[in-house]
Order: sequence, then structure tokens, then C-alpha cells
Amino acid sequence: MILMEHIVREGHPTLRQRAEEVQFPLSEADRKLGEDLINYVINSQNADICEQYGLRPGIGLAAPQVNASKRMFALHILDEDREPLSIIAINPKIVSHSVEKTYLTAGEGCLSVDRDVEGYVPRYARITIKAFNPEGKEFKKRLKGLAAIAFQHELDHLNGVMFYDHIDKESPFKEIPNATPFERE
Ligand code: K2U
Ligand code: NI
Repeated sequence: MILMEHIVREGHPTLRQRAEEVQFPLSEADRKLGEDLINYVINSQNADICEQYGLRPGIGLAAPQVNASKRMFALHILDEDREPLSIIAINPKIVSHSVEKTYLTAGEGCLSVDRDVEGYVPRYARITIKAFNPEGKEFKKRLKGLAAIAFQHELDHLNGVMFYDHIDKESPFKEIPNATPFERE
């Protein structure tokens, strides 16, 4: 079970590396890694488990965040008024995206960042993604809203990018051109 002690924090070199492609068929270790990632995000959204183990709630977690430099992350997003998204994405790619951008008006956070970093993080409003599931089957999805934002946040982790790299240092709340704000309730 992944606990907060297993999550590396900013300054750890793995968070700034480009993670390695995952080979199929998955090794037993890689299969377990995927399970551990999705179980973390599911557990972290259960108030009792969260309290019992001192977890920070998350809707996504990428392998580099547990010091595994592999192109794999989990997303578990149920609170959208859209179909639930619960995936382990292996060797994920954005194949196309909208010109329109979006950003969380509350800004973003990160399980690997123990501080608040304010400012708007520009993201593509709609994306078409493809990835492999743990069985090696490729899937494609069109994402928007929080799912699109979260996918881009996790994909950044596979490329050594942190959310605050995207924030305008001089003017963190500068209006983002051609962007529709996303208010998270
Ligand atoms: O990668 C991570 O550190 C988990 C991130 C993922 C994330 C951050 C910002 C925006 C979307 C996804 C967060 O800790 S998950 C916490 C969270 C929950 C709901 C909405 C936004 C962030
Ligand atoms: Ni993060």
C-alpha cells in the first residue's frame, strides 16, 4: 500500500527526469506498481482510510512520485457530472487537443509539493488521449473538464514537469488568452 512516506517531494531528482517507456508484457513489479497507484487514489478519496493512514486526497498519482521512473499513472475521478474515470494509463500520449485552454480558478496542488503555489496553470480544455492498459490493450479517450486537467498534470510528471512550471512568475493570476476558467465546487 502506498503511504505518504513513499511519495517523493519536490527537490527529488526523479521528479525532474523523463520517465522510461514501460515494456509489455508487464513485469510482475510493473503490474503491482499500477495497482498500487490506483489503490492510492481510491484509498485517498475514502475519508476513513485517509484519516487512518494520514493520506493526502488525490485524483491522480504518477509512478515518478513514488520514485519509479516509468511512464505510468493512475486517475480516479468520480465527482464529475460525467462518466466516472478510473484508469491506469501506461505510455500515455495526448494525440490531439483543443486550441481553447482552461485552468482551475483555485490553482493546482501536487502530492509531491508540501506548499501552496498560487496562480493559474494553463491546460488544454479538451484532449484526445491514447494509452495502454495493464493488459497491453491500447485505448483512446476524449477528456474535458477536471479529467483533462488531471491527465495533463500527471503526464507532466512523466516528463519531469511540475505544475508551477506553467505559472507566470511575474503575474500568476494573469488572464490566460483563449481560456475558459474551471470552477471546482
Ligand atoms: O499528481 C498529483 O500530485 C495529484 C494531484 C493531481 C491534480 C492536481 C491538480 C489538478 C488536477 C489533478 C492532486 O493532488 S489531486 C488533488 C486534487 C483533487 C481534486 C482536484 C484537484 C486536485
Ligand atoms: Ni502532482
